[in-house]
Amino acid sequence: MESKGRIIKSISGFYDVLDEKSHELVRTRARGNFRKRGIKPIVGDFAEYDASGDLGYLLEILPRENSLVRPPIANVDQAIVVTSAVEPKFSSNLLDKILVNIEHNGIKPLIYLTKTDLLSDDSYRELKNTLSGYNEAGYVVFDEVDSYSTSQIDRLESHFADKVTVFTGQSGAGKSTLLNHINPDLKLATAAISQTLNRGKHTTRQVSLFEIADGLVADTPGFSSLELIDIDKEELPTLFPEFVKYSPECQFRGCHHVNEPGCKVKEMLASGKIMQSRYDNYLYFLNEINSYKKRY
Ligand SMILES: Nc1nc2c(ncn2[C@@H]2O[C@H](COP(=O)(O)OP(=O)(O)O)[C@@H](O)[C@H]2O)c(=O)[nH]1
Ligand SMILES: [Mg+2]
Ligand SMILES: [Zn+2]
Repeated sequence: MESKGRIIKSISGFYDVLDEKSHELVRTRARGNFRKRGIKPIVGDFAEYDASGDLGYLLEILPRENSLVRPPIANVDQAIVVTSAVEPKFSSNLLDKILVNIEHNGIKPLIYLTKTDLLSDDSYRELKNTLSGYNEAGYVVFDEVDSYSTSQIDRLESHFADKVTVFTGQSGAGKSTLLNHINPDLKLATAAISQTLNRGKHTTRQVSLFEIADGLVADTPGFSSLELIDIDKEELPTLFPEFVKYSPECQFRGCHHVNEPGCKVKEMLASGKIMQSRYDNYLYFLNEINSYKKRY
């Protein structure tokens, strides 16, 4: 009997599939010819499977809408970019780099600020002001003074229904802490930054999808640095939503918003409608992409 479902967990050759119709969890193995066909099922995959025996068999993996590599996970709808105010310190350059990478994968990023309790009132106000710029650029932002308030967690959960959401961001930003606030039963391990570096080396990077608020949610180990390796300079301006909004009004089609005359993006920058830091980071990334080209 052929059924359809979604892989939500993978452990040593077994794949747990959440059945589309019955909503039951079925343990399966991959069909023998998968290896020969170069198919490696990953968490998030939609699969056709046979559940007639004691153990199910994956028959086919359906085409992926997108997939992430570290950790391997497919068909992701949105990413909660967990961003700490301090430890590690907020960096608009890193945040923009994360956002660009997520947009490149066709995933919707949402920004979630943590560790606001470690900030002075003035620094918090300044950071909140910065983040309101991101909100105007088109991003959903969570930046309450109490990072894990019930009201803010409720608002976050209201975005989960019928979607696959991954928690991403720098190691130590508070991803697992946030997920534990959402559902204390998860009991995810959390660790101070000094410990996360060691932890990464010794643990296998497993990823599972949890059912939360009518959606599927995954924690990820995060990263300590990030490159823009797959992005070219034609694509880069399309990964800044506020540039995309104004670029139809640029004088030239395919405007890079650098030195072209009649550039609406630069006009909006001058009038303060586009954040200077976002534009500066854009130029910085453009430079970085050009330098990759020289290297390879
Ligand atoms: N002061 C403070 N510490 C936090 C906050 N959120 C997380 N932490 C701490 O930061 C460290 C890293 O958190 P963790 O959730 O493991 O980060 P992850 O690597 O992103 O999953 C842990 O020691 C947490 O207790 C916060 O809002 N305020
Ligand atoms: Mg974690
Ligand atoms: Zn332009």
